[in-house]
Amino acid sequence: PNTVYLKDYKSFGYLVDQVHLTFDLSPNATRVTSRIAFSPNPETEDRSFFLHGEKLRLIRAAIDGTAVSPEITAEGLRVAAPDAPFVWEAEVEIDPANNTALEGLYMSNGMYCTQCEAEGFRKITYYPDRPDVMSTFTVRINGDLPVLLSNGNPVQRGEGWAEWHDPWPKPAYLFALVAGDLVAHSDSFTTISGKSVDLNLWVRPGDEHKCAFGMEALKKSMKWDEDTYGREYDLDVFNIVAVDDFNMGAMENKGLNIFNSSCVLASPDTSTDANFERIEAIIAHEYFHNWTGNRITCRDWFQLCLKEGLTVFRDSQFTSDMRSAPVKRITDVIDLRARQFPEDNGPLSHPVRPESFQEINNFYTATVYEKGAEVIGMLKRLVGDAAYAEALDLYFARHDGQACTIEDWLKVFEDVTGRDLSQFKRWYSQSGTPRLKVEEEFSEGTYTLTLTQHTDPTPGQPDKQPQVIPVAVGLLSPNGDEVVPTRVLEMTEGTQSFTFEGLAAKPVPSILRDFSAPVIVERETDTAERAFLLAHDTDPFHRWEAGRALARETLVEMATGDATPLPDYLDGIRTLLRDKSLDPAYRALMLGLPGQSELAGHLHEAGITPDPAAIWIAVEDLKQALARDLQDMLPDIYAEAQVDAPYAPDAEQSGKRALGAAALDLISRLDGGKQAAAQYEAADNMTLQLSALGCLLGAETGDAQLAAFYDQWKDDRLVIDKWFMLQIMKAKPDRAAAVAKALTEHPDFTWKTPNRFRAVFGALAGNHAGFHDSSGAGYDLLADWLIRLDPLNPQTTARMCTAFQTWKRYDAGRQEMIAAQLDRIAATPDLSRDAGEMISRIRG
Ligand code: DPP
Ligand code: ZN
Repeated sequence: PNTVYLKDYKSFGYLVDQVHLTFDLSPNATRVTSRIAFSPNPETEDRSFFLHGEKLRLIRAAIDGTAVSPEITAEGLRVAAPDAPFVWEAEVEIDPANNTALEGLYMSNGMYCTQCEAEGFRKITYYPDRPDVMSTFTVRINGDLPVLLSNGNPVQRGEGWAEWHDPWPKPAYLFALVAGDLVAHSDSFTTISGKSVDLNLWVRPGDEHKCAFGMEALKKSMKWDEDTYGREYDLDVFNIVAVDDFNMGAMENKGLNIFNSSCVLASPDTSTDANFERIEAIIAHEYFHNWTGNRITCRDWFQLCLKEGLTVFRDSQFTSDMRSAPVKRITDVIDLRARQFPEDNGPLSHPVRPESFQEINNFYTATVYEKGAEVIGMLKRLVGDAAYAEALDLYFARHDGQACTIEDWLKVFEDVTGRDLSQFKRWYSQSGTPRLKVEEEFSEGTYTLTLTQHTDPTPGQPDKQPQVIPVAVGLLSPNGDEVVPTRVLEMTEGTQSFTFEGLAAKPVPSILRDFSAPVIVERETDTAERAFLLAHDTDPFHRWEAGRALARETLVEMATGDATPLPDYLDGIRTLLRDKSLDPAYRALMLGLPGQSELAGHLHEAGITPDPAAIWIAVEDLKQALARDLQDMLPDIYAEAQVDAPYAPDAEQSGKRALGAAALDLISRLDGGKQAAAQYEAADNMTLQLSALGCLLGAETGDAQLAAFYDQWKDDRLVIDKWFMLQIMKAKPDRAAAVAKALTEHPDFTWKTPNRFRAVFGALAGNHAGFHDSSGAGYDLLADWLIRLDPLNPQTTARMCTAFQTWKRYDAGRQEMIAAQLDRIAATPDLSRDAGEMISRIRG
């Protein structure tokens, strides 16, 4: 397979001045007629004319009206073109109904829709399908369907046809078309300069009642981007479409965002608080792309983090503003550790800006997105809020309408601040998670922190250079008062010391407050100090972190010996839970435990081979101990967490419900599910219903409710996804693969729909002890289904291969079994480039 390198970037020989497309829709034989005005690109002499195109049947092609016969390969076509402006015309035929890969133009429940990022447009027609080729598009759709949508503004429409024009030059990956029997939930937004924008959320008939929340989220996002970044919307309409079959979460096509229905449709009956929060964030994310992604796009796909890291950073700022900033920060860090750290420290490790790939779809990763956002957070912390705002203004002013690079991005910060960011740029080029070793010294009122950074080798990068690390530090006196408020230490060397003077006594440091850098802090510390920070730290993130560290310490001891839970941990949690001045959401987070996969990672790093079964037992035992220890206060906490007001998915109510769910989980370990059964009966929203059902399944008493749940929701595909997922997540380790297997035989296992496939196999991979059960049944089942899905949907297959990425942590027996599965997948005839690349990188 071909490897593409960043260093080989060359601009295209032609500019595209205008694109005109006509679609004659038909499920198996859609005709796409293109008329494209090209002119020579003054930036290059190279006039070779290659257009990308895959799985297209070319019917005719012409240059300036004269028929041509291009040379056609599996990747595209080549033909001699004039060294002067010309018009290219082509007619191709495609088969959307059989497009199961869900890239290009495809069908979902009778509706036509598109997904063109990254390289899907080449499955629609011949085109220079690269993000630095930008053009205005005019699109005519002929089709016997009530709703016909494309990018930009509507021009004209009649019975069976519609025409759209997008005045903003865009790359082909932002093209979109939707046609179907859809209904709109409509509203409008008046922009800061007084322009009225029509807003529509298009859904299948029957889903109308699930639109209101998404629409409100959109309006909030539009307002926030004006208030916070000075960004105004730039078309007369903004359309969002919900589609059931979708490989990703959502897509920011210009003026026509397309969403996986799970990321936009919401109602209190069918969606959990977590679903609502996620939907709000994704709507914001896609909307924010209008400026960071669409108006300013990427020069090439290596620069993906230019738009994704920045847009994730922006959507997390939005969520912090709409909800609770500390809670958002903590949940982002939990997520980063669960998804990005294993990637950064395993065989799939790659820089935030990768330097090569075989299949770009494999690089829509937690590293590009979430670490990419962390890098922007660090930059903002280093230059300060005012300079960040100024740099962003300059970025928008300087680069509007352009396809840019990370160099362009950093340059605006250099120009605004006068700083040299060449060392900072290593965050974009070096992969791996830096480790920060901390040593301390105290004498005569002076406290010295010595920090040493080190990053382990990662694939292709044996040696690492020191990075710029902003380390936010505060100091507490032994009586618990803060003696030095948060200060950002800017680390640039391999080893560096920082001093604090005039201290009366040796302080207790609170290091990496607010998780100021995506690093791992390594510090010799003890239980007592963690307990002290858990009780006294003023930084909400770091206070949580202290509790997390205690939980991890006790779980590691329990999983590797016959230790009992640390009294310091139990006491600390008890005190915190009782503190009603703390946000219920925050207390709920405090009750959470590190994930089992995360614990396995910790053991592995400590040189201990993790035993998934032992980790599972340790977690169960600790929960049991917590339940017993907190027994007297759990009823109170549960009562405090009840919401009297009508359901609202806001931060306050969801915080309470999260605390209630955490309490119910513990209560169910004592009462065998009695309280959970009562909650299940009384529940009038999905959050309460699902958390109760989870507890019942955990207590192995939920069969009746599980069946009732299915009957109640069998017509709601998004709820049925939850039904599939929950059973596998809650299955005991030795049963997980069997439960998953049985569910693959259920008539509702519509495995070609990525959401359903992920509901089953995402849950299986997420049941750490179940997936890694020593029988190997979990590995076997997943491999079977990856092999089966790959010919139909390579993208989703490749994504699910990541379940195997941590395989080298485990014992020889498990490694051998996983290696055999990886080899079996690799040996599959005609394995896709997507899955092939992933498996070979994971196998190493
Ligand atoms: N560009 C899309 C997004 O991140 C890809 N899913 O929003
Ligand atoms: Zn994005």
